[in-house]
Amino acid sequence: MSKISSEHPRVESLRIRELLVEGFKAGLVVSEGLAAHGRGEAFDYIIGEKTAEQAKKAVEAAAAMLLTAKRPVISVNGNVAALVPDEVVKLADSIGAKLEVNLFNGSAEREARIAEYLREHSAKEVFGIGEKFSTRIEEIHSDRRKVDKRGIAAADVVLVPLEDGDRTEALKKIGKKVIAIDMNPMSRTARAADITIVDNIIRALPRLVMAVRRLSRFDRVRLHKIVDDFDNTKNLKAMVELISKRLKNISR
Ligand code: PTJ
Repeated sequence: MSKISSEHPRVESLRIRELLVEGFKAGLVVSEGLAAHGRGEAFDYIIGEKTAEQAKKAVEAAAAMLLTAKRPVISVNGNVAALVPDEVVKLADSIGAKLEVNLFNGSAEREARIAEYLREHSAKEVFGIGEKFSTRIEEIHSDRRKVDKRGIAAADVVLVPLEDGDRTEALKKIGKKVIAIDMNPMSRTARAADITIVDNIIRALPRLVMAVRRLSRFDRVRLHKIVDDFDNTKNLKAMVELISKRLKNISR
C-alpha cells in the first residue's frame, strides 16, 4: 500500500481509494468497481464527506428492520468486500444474517475469492458460491439473477449495498423488503428500496452495527414502529435538497 501522509488534506478519501485499488489487485474488485467508486466519491464530496441527519434516520430504521427480520441476508459484491470486510461480518453476526456473494459482473473465480476473503475476516459461512445451491430470479436482467436458495431466494429482508440497477425492483416484486446503501439518492436502487441509507459505506456500516447493538434491547412493537414511521421517499427528497443547498452555497 502506498504511503499517504496523515497531513494530506484528503487523506481519508485517498485511504478509501487505496482499499479499492488493493481489492482490485487482489481480484476482489472489477475495473468497473473503480469507476462506480468514483461516482459515489463525487456524491460524498458534495455532501461534505460526513453523515447527514437523513442517513442517521435511515440507519435507525434499517437496524430496526434487520432486527425484526426472520431471514435477513447481506448481499456482498466486490466493492463491499474490499471496503468493509470486518463490518459486514460483524453486522451478520449481530443479527444472525446470512452473507451472500452476489455479483453484477458474475465470475465463479471472483465469487470464491470474495468468500475466502470474508472467511479471512472471520465469516463462518458465505453463500452464493458455485452452482450447487444456486437458483435464478428471472425478473433480474443481469448476472445478479443468480442467487442462493438458502440465502437471497429465501430471505425476507435483503441488504443491498453499492449497486444501481433493476435488482431492487425485482426483489420487491417477489415480496422482499430491501435496504440499500447508496451515495446516489437518485439511483434506481435508492428509489426502489424500502430504506435507503445515503452515506458512504465506510461510515454507514459501523453506524449500522452500533445501531443494531443499541436497538437490540427494544421490544418488537417499538422496532416495528421505527420501521413504520420511516418514509423513504421523504428522506431521499431531503437528501436531494441537502445536495442542492450545498451546491447553491458553493456557487455563491
Ligand atoms: O462486484 P460486482 O461485479 O458486483 O460489481 C460491483 C459494482 C459496484 C461495479 C456494481 O454493483 C455496479 O456497477 O454498481 P453501479 O451500478 O455503478 O452502482 C454503484 C452505486 O454505489 C452508485 O450509485 C454509487 O454512487 C454508489 N457508491 C459507490 N461507492 C460507494 C457508493 N455508495 C456508498 N458508499 C460508497 N463507498
